[in-house]
Amino acid sequence: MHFFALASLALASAVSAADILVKVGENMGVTYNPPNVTAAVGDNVVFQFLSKNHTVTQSTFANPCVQQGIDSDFQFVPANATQIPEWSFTVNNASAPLWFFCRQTGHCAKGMVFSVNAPATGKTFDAFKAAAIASGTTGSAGTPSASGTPPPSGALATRATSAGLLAVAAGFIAGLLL
Ligand SMILES: *[C@@H]1O[C@H](CO)[C@@H](O)[C@H](O)[C@H]1NC(C)=O
Ligand SMILES: *[C@@H]1O[C@H](CO)[C@@H](O)[C@H](O)[C@H]1NC(C)=O
Ligand SMILES: *[C@@H]1O[C@H](CO)[C@@H](O)[C@H](O)[C@H]1NC(C)=O
Ligand SMILES: *[C@@H]1O[C@H](CO)[C@@H](O)[C@H](O)[C@H]1NC(C)=O
Ligand SMILES: [Cu+2]
Repeated sequence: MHFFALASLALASAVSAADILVKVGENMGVTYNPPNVTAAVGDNVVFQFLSKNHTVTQSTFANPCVQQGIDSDFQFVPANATQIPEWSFTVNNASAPLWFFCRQTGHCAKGMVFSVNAPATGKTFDAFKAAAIASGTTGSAGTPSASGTPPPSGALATRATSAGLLAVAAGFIAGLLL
């Protein structure tokens, strides 16, 4: 099942750079899987929303649950959905770590956070996640900054088309959600 979904994705995004797939809400979880990735310049980080009503929202290491930067907006996935909402961005500076959280109420404090190119020491993904959980400030901490505020670093080349729908046969979705 995963093979077919990935094949569809490859067809949908005809670009030469690598696509790094991240599943949001897999198995009904309050999770990104994987929660941290390593990306090269030009790689697209592609999020597939598989359940519930999550976001991918940029923040900073210092304030894990406060939006600063780009945002997928809420992607609601009905039960037994036959389409997968998809959102992505392109990394253009592999030296600049990128930090994200879900701004659905309570999810950041549950550790629903994500990073790109987090360092192995110091400001690690684990430290970021621990700070998110410790903040305990939940959804209200996700109050958006003024719209159009640029990301804190120049590491994002594009904000990909929001909520592009990847049409997939219902059977594939069923396989993904099981
Ligand atoms: C993700 O974070 C864990 C824990 O800090 C680390 O062991 C792992 O290497 C990281 N993975 C990537 C792809 O950065
Ligand atoms: C998704 O969550 C947001 C924030 O809680 C809420 O405003 C929105 O109504 C939800 N969408 C649906 C379709 O339930
Ligand atoms: C989703 O599918 C399952 C299994 O077929 C079914 O039991 C459930 O009622 C469906 N839910 C909705 C909201 O259609
Ligand atoms: C890439 O990010 C690093 C670390 O934040 C920064 O020092 C450097 O200036 C950035 N390079 C470009 C071309 O923006
Ligand atoms: Cu969430």
